[in-house]
Amino acid sequence: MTNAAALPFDQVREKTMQLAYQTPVTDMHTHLYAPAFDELLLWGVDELLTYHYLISEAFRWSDEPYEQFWSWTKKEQADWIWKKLFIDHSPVSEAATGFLTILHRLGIDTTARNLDEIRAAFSNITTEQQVDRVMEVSKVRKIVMTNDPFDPLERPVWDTNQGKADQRFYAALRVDNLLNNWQQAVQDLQMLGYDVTAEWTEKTKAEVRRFLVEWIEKIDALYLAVSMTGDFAYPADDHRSRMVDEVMVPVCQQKSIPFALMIGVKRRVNPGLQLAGDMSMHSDVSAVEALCRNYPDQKFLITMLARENQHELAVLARKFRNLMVFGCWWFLHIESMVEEMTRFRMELLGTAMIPQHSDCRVFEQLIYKWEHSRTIIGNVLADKYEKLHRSGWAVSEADISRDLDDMLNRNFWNFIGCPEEAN
Ligand code: FIX
Ligand code: ZN
Repeated sequence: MTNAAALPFDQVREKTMQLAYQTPVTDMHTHLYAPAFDELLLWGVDELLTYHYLISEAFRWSDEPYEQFWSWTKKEQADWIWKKLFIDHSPVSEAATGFLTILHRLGIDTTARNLDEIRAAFSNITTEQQVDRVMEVSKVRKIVMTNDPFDPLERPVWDTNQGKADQRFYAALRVDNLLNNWQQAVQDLQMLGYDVTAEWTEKTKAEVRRFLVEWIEKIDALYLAVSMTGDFAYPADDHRSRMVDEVMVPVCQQKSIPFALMIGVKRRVNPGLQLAGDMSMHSDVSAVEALCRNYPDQKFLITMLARENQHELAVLARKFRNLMVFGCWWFLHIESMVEEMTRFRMELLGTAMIPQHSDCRVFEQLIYKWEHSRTIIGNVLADKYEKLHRSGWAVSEADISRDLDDMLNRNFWNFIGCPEEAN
């Protein structure tokens, strides 16, 4: 029997690329917010240019004291970064190129290299209009936020029930301080009325569990999320292991949600750079191995920051079906690394992975981060289809659509147990 829908070899790449650019995306980890969160939703030229990725790149060209930079207005900071990275030098880095991809896709002419003209092209647009436009251009259909009940700007939005108004946005409950800064977390929890003490008592554990359950329900959190330093060890005789075993995993199991761990950051190696001063750090994949083995019924969404950890992590995902690898995080979100990681993940795992998330902080970044990633994912997939074709297995358009939908959308929803949301 022949497959009537099979594409001829010479159409495979073109069709794959066409579908790679069109398939609606679920962006499963971002720092973006729905419009109801008001000033937390960052967008526009000055926010884009002061993205922390670009701040650290601009300082490579200057002896300017860090305090001086932080004392400027956002517009002054943006002017300075524009000059350093776009006027005095060619903007060839991923983040700098990304800014130009955004402008290009929004139809903004940059030939004059005039920042005020570019700013003018963003005037007279409302936040809501820009959100709609960017989601249309980037074809990102669903966005998962990063939500912190301790943030004084964010909490009132949830308290007044506006956080769920826009159905394109979903919540993820961030739990960093509970794991990584317990002293601060105790103060924060007490401030919200939870009866906790620094000492690890039964009462404290019960109260932290109560806090998590209440906030998961309040914001409809899809998963718990944390960024871990590269020295994360599990199991260990320490606060983190106790918190994971006695609070986080039991709560995730009670609420049937995954636990997302982003492992391998080293915070503030250069404090003067603030958010731009974080570094990447090699981690021990055996911590993830132990979690997956100890809790076979608990789902773990895992990304790691060091390039050196990626292959081992992908191999580990072959061993544990409760482990989903996701994204090319932060310093790995550059063309060469996305290409390398996507290729060996596909070779080790097929399409059973989530190849990318955006980690956007500024709304228009969805345009460049997804366009650049779609190009690579599409090309890697096309290479594999061409190879299949040479082995006598010709794919159809429906096969390609299904595979891309799996990787860019459906795998996430299936893994977290909400398959209906993928449609
Ligand atoms: O911890 C995280 O979620 C990181 O993604 C951020 O802290 C980091 O600053 C970032 O924006 C990376 O892309
Ligand atoms: Zn992030």
